[in-house]
Amino acid sequence: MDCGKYPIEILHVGKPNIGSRDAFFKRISQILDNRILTNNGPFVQELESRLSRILGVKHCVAVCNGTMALEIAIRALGMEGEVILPSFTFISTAHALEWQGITPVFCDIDPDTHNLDPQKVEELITEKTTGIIGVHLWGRPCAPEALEEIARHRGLTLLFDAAHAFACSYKNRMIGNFGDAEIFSFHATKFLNSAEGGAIVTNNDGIAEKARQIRNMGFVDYDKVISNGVNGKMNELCAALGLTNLESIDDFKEVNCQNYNQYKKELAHIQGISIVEYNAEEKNNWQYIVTMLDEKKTGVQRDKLITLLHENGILARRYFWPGCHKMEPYCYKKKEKLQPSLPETEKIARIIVVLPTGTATLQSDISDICRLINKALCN
Ligand code: T4K
Repeated sequence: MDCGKYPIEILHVGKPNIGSRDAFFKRISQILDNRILTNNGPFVQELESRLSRILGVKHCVAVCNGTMALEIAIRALGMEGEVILPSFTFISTAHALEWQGITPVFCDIDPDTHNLDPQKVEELITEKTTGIIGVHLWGRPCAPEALEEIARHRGLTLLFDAAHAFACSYKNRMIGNFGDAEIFSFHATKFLNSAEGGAIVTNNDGIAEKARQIRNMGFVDYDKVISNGVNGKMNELCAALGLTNLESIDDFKEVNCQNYNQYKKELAHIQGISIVEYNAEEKNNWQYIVTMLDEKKTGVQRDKLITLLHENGILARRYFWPGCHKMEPYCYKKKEKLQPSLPETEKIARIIVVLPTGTATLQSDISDICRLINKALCN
C-alpha cells in the first residue's frame, strides 16, 4: 500500500516507532565522515552484537529485510522438497520458500493462539518434508516446545519466523533461541525498525557461518567465493537507525502496553468485539492490537467496520486475509491436492481487525477509535 495516498493525519496501523533524533543524526554524521556506507560496516557489527546480547543468542546476522532473512535462513538450513508452515501469516513466509523452488504446505492454526497447530503439522509430514516454519504471530510464541519435539523426532529442520516477536519471550527465554534458527524483521512497521532490515539468529555456529556467506554472495574472503549467494547485506544507514531505535525499546514497550490496556478497557463494554490477549508473565512488545469481531452478536460485517474506520481516517487492517493458501500464487495447490482445507485459518482471517498503536498514537486517538467502533456496533 502506498502511504503517499493518505493525508498525514490519518491513523495508520504500523506508523513507525522512532528513537532519539540527536543520537540518529550523530550516527549519520559519523557515517558521512567515515565514508563507510555498507559491506559489514561498524554500525552493522555493533547492531549484531547488541542484538545477540539482548536476546542471549550466540549469533546474529543482520540483513536487508525480513523476507531476505527468511530466504537466507531457508537456504542455510538446507530446506528443500516440502516445508510445512501456517497459511495465516504475511505472504513473505510462503514466498521465501516458493522463490527457491520449495513447496509450501499450508497447515491450519489453533484458533486460540492463531499459530500453527502442532498436531495438524504432524498429519502433514510426508517423505518429502524437510522442515517446518513456525510463525510467532502478533509476537505470541508458536508452540516452541511442541514443534521442537516434532522436528527432533521426525528429523526435520525447524525455523521460526519471529518477524513480530522481537523482545518477546517464552518461558522466560527470549524468542530468538528456538528451533535451528529464527528470523526477525526490522521493517518500518515493526516494534523495532531500521526502516528496512532483518536478522537471522541462531545458536548453531555452522548455520551462522553459512548465513553470513549467503548474505555476501558466497564470499569467504576478498576474492574467494565458495558457494552461491545473494546480496542480503544491511547498509550502515539502516543499522544506525536500528541502533538508535534499539536504545528506546523500553519506552516503545511502555507506550504500546499502555495503548493495549486502554483499548482493552474502552472496548470491554462493547458486545461482540474481543481483543487478542498477551501472556503478561512473559516479555511482550505489545505491537499488535488485534481484535476479533463476532458478526452474529453485532450484526455488522467485519469488512463494513473496516470501511467505516477507513472513511473516518483510521487505517485499520485485516491482516492476513484471506490466508496465503487463498492467494493467487498458491490456490493451484488445491488442485494438486497439496492444499488441505484450513477451516480455522479461514474463520479467523474473516473476523480480524488490527487497530493502530505505537508511539505515534495518542490516548485521545484510541478513545476516538473506540467511540467510533462502539457507535458502529451498537447502532
Ligand atoms: N514474516 C512476517 C510474519 C511478516 O509480518 C513480515 C512482514 C515478514 C515476514 C517480512 O518482513 P519484511 O521483508 O517486510 O521486513 C507491512 C510490512 O511491509 C511488512 O513488513 C509486514 N510484515 C506486514 C505485516 O505489514 P503492509 O502491506 O501493511 O505495509 P504498508 O505499507 O501498508 O504499511 C502499513 C501502514 O504503516 C501504512 O498504512 C502506513 C504506515 N507506515 C508504513 C511505512 C512503511 C508509515 O506510517 N510509515 C512507513 O514508513 O505490510
